[in-house]
Amino acid sequence: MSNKALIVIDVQNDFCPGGALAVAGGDEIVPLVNDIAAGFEHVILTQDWHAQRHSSFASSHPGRQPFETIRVAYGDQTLWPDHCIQGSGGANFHPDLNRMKAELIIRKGFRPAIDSYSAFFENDRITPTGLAGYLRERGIDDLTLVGLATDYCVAYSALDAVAQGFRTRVRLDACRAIDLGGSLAAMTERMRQAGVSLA
Ligand code: VGL
Ligand code: ZN
Repeated sequence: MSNKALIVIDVQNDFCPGGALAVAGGDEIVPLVNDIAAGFEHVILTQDWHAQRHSSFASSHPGRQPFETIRVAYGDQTLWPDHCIQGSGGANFHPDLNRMKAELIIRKGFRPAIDSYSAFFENDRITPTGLAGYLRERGIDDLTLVGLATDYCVAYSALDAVAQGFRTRVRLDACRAIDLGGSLAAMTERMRQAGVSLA
């Protein structure tokens, strides 16, 4: 059994052009992600999966606009347009993403009061998703990450992966960024310093 897994982060309609929180060129990565997945025995998908009126939505905070940052119990939280609402078309995977190979789909962000960028821990940094345990129990210690968005869910997942002891690589060519206030450069540097291989 292979000790390697591909983690495909949030390749969902709302993060693609035309979606509620569209990432420029988000849909362009899909053919490459499918090609990369063909080379892996283990493929895991994540799916941003928010309750309606989720606390990360600007619309849940009267007077606030998307992309502002507020202070919440667990720290700073960027406010987003309503996106990836449970059961909505925007929360579906991009139609061309090959999900047949996926052995696990991790849903995140479903607790109304906590956002979750990382595939491993929610934004309070203490609520686990269970992914680390799943990987360890299956003897997987080497991870490749692709998906959306480079500077949010991919970067937070990669930082948690190295902190959890996984050998971690991000295929930047199979990611696209939101790039809010220099977040792409900042998060790329944080990943590099943490020991994530950037390919
Ligand atoms: C994401 C912002 C809010 C992401 C998810 O997938 O990068 N970003 N929710
Ligand atoms: Zn989200």
